[in-house]
Amino acid sequence: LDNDRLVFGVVGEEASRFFAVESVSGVVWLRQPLDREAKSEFTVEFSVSDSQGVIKGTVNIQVGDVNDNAPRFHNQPYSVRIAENTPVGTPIFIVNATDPDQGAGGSVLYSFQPPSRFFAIDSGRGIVSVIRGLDYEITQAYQLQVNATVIFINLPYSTNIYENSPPGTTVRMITAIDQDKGRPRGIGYTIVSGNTNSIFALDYISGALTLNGPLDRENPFYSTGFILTVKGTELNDDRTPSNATVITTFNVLVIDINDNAPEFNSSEYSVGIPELAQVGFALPLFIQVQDKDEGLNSVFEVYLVGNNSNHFIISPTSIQGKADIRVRVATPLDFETIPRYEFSLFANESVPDHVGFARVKINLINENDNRPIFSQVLYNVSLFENVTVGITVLRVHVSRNNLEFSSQGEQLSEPEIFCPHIPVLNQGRCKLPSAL
Ligand SMILES: *[C@@H]1O[C@H](CO)[C@@H](O)[C@H](O)[C@H]1NC(C)=O
Ligand SMILES: *[C@@H]1O[C@H](CO)[C@@H](O)[C@H](O)[C@H]1NC(C)=O
Ligand SMILES: *[C@@H]1O[C@H](CO)[C@@H](O)[C@H](O)[C@H]1NC(C)=O
Ligand SMILES: *[C@@H]1O[C@H](CO)[C@@H](O)[C@H](O)[C@H]1NC(C)=O
Ligand SMILES: *[C@@H]1O[C@H](CO)[C@@H](O)[C@H](O)[C@H]1NC(C)=O
Ligand SMILES: *[C@@H]1O[C@H](CO)[C@@H](O)[C@H](O)[C@H]1NC(C)=O
Ligand SMILES: *[C@@H]1O[C@H](CO)[C@@H](O)[C@H](O)[C@H]1NC(C)=O
Ligand SMILES: *[C@@H]1O[C@H](CO)[C@@H](O)[C@H](O)[C@H]1NC(C)=O
Ligand SMILES: [Ca+2]
Ligand SMILES: [Ca+2]
Repeated sequence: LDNDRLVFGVVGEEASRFFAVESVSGVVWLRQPLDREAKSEFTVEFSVSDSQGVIKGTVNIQVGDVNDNAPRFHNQPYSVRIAENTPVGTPIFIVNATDPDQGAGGSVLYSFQPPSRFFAIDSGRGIVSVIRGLDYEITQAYQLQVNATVIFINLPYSTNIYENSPPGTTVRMITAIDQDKGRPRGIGYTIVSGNTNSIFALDYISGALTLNGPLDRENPFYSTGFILTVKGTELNDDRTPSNATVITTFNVLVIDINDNAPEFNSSEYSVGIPELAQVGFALPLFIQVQDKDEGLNSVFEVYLVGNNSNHFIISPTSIQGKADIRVRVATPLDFETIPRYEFSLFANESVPDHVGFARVKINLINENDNRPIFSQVLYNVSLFENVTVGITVLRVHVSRNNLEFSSQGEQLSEPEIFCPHIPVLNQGRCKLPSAL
């Protein structure tokens, strides 16, 4: 009878444990979570009854793998109006689906099922475009079914690898699945871009990403890591690649190992400086030191070692990475005491054997720094007023350095003899200019 109420039910003890049916609406829901590993298929008998009798029907319920969760389309239903003169190639719509297992990062592969003669869908981006002229007189509306298949799983791909990992090391398995139920096809994996110097190899069949050569974080091409673009291609039954491809990116970060010792940019630095250089004077030595490693792996201390190294001071002494080292005068210097210095410059990391070494040679340039020393502080000479011009008035005794010389010695042309109150100087003699 048409107005008779239908009552829905589920038949059987096992089926009743898992499934319930809302008696009025007939909506079936789950009573408990399903485990595909425990039971992958149920045959459930449902009943529909009215006042006249009961009809039973069986339904086959398959439990899907959790990774095979169907992608979810957003903002459905999709409906779009386009002009019939829309040029071929025009994108008209973007389909958006995400995989509930993967979140928005899941990579989804789109296709029309069955394929359309008039529209194409970009398998990776879901962009629908016109591929053939449309004619409103022939067809007013097109209905297309979009299938979305997740193929890359466990996204996003990001892996760290130590720079000393040997070639052949497996970086990561890349896994894609073809979600087409019933007829899953194989996937072929390839690296599209980002594989600098072919440092990685991707197994076409297994998806194993391995190291193909020696890594070195200190190589400027490798230090920022790699962004690989990886393509998964559904394979036809004869293993040839199909048109269905999907692309994802894979970040590989190279982790630093402390494999570099600090290095000076020369093995020897030498310079000559005037002995009168002031305390604080920065020597024109251009010393640069660097540990190419990263972070704590590039922390080191610099030491100036050698006899009288306390006459100079270096800065900075605690360094991370790279620094220019300045050497400054720390105490007044004296050519007559120490004319040259030879030091060792060490850059020591906390790791044994991670030591940089250079020699520093400093020569002092002798300067006319020793004023003549007179034997007396005051020469008090008394003269008769009738003295004749040219008379020897005084013998001055002067010493310089460790050489002693008299006023008549040969060396006197060089040192300047200072004659108080008597302005004319000649060969160390103080002479009167004219009659007093
Ligand atoms: C697709 O939809 C998801 C969920 O609404 C959103 O987060 C994502 O940005 C959308 N993607 C595009 C390309 O519109
Ligand atoms: C497309 O999706 C529909 C509905 O989910 C399904 O019946 C059909 O088998 C799918 N086709 C392919 C080729 O995956
Ligand atoms: C694959 O692409 C080629 C070239 O774009 C096209 O000729 C061919 O029909 C496509 N095959 C399928 C199955 O879509
Ligand atoms: C070392 O580095 C410093 C600073 O960059 C530079 O001035 C100097 O010329 C370098 N010395 C050598 C030997 O390259
Ligand atoms: C330091 O001086 C002593 C004695 O003057 C000498 O034997 C030694 O070789 C010097 N050391 C260095 C590193 O120059
Ligand atoms: C720095 O390293 C050198 C060479 O190994 C070593 O002789 C020296 O003692 C070290 N200096 C310090 C302060 O550790
Ligand atoms: C120099 O000698 C004279 C006589 O001997 C004396 O009167 C005078 O004070 C002396 N001058 C000085 C600066 O000592
Ligand atoms: C200068 O005068 C003194 C005393 O007045 C005298 O003894 C001396 O002989 C004189 N000398 C000359 C060169 O005239
Ligand atoms: Ca280091
Ligand atoms: Ca390193």
